[in-house]
Amino acid sequence: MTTVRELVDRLESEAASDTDSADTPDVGVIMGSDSDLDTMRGAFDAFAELGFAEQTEFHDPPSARFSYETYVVSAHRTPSLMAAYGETAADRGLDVVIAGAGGKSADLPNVTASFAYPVPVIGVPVQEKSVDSVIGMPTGAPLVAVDAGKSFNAALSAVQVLAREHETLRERLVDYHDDLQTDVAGVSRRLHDEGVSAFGADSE
Ligand code: AIR
Repeated sequence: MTTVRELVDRLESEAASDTDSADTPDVGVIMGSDSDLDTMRGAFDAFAELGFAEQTEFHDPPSARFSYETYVVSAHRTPSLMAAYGETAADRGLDVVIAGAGGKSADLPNVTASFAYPVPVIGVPVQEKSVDSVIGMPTGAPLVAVDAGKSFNAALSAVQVLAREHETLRERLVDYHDDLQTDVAGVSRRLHDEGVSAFGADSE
């Protein structure tokens, strides 16, 4: 059995360990419940696309230079864990946090942003009905957010933040966008040249 206290202690001891930031996760991904995992999977797909690895051991980084970690942290069920996660984010070497939550009281992203400040937090409303509670921040308490379910874009935004410091990530983002354009160009030409009926038959 793992207690919340043990997880809080773990985060605090990692924060106190003064680990080289090259060896810590670059992005922390938290979600209100493991029932959010399917929606948050887009973020992990984007990280895979951009060469990030998951870091499951704080003191044993993966060989890939860039990494993310994941935890379930609930604003309402585990408020002390949320506070600890936000408060230790900078000292644990996280450069950006992605926080996803669902329901009408999706407060994890916005309250984590207040605890983690000035580490930026990117909010992912897991459902449409979560959008207002995620983005509704008062002046002076910033949060950036993507549209409901757009966790893939949340990861791209996180990498954009990191790319300000890491040229190699800037290049990966540009390559990703070039591939995206090539894909759309290919579809566009096929739709035009084959015509609507043949194109539709192809993609069935
Ligand atoms: N949630 C969990 N703790 C606080 C909130 N707002 C959210 C989760 C999930 C939804 O409540 O982010 O989207 C339902 O969670 P569960 O665990 O009941 O499936």
